[in-house]
Amino acid sequence: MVTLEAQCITLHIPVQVIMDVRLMPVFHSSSEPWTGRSDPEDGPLAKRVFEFVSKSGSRAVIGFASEAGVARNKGRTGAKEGPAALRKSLGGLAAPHGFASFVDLGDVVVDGDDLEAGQKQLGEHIDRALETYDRVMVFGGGHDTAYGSYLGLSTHFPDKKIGIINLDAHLDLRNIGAAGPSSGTPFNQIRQSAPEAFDYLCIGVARESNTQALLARAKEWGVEIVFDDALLRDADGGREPIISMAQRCDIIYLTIDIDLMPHFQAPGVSAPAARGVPFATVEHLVDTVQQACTENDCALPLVDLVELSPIHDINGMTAKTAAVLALSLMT
Ligand SMILES: [Mn+2]
Repeated sequence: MVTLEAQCITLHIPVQVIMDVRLMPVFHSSSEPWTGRSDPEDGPLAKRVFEFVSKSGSRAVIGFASEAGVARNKGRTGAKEGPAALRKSLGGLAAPHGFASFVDLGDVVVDGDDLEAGQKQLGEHIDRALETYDRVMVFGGGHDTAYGSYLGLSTHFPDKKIGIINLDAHLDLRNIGAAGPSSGTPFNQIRQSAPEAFDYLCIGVARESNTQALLARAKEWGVEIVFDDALLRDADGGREPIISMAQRCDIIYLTIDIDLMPHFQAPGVSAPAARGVPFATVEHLVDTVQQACTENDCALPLVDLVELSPIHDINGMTAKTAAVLALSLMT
């Protein structure tokens, strides 16, 4: 009799050290080893994603283990465990045809409320990682991840025109309140850093989850919005604005808040959606972004997957949903 445990193997590959001593982080830690089942009796094609973690590759993963921004945004916490849950789920997926090795850069860990320092470190790691990798995948963390991500991207590409595509039920354009920056403020902060350069498309927005103040701010700032109900009527409703952004920008920064999906598809998030955009439509949006970038010579070097909150998940389904999206963006 073979136990399940006997079928599982663990890879102990040290995380790549991407920082020099000057950047030696207070927060950085190695991630847990990647594991999954092994089916050697099925031959060399029976591989799963965890077997592709390597010291080299064109793709990299970095975690932002933080729920400080969610706590400041008065949300339910748990997102700090998001990167570990996402790795675990991703590692067990069957590797598709042509899947290549990738590098795990470990986690930037925010203990307590020290969000700003964590975002700064995340930005430094991403800036450095973009020297080596064609695409960096960031596993959050609350959506405050996005401010750190953008810091890294804009530092690395100071002269490029960056368009932001956010797949999200929320605009995340809140003004900074007494608690400071949060998971509700990242795109407001990004705009503040360079108002003229701000080019933001938010897809999947739920009217009931965004106040009139936020919708008015979006309008004032020229933010393009595709509402969730529009995508329910037409799953291709994001195509036109996505292509238009890819045509006018050098780089697209894609950030995916998995809370845009319905509560039954993504229960394990900080703020579940009542209506939500179906998973298949989100997959289609992701494909559309990748295709639009390829066809318009626009780079897609940085992608976030944020707001996974494993403590609220059911049977790991939210983690698996996020992992399938991650896999499509790493293939
Ligand atoms: Mn969000």
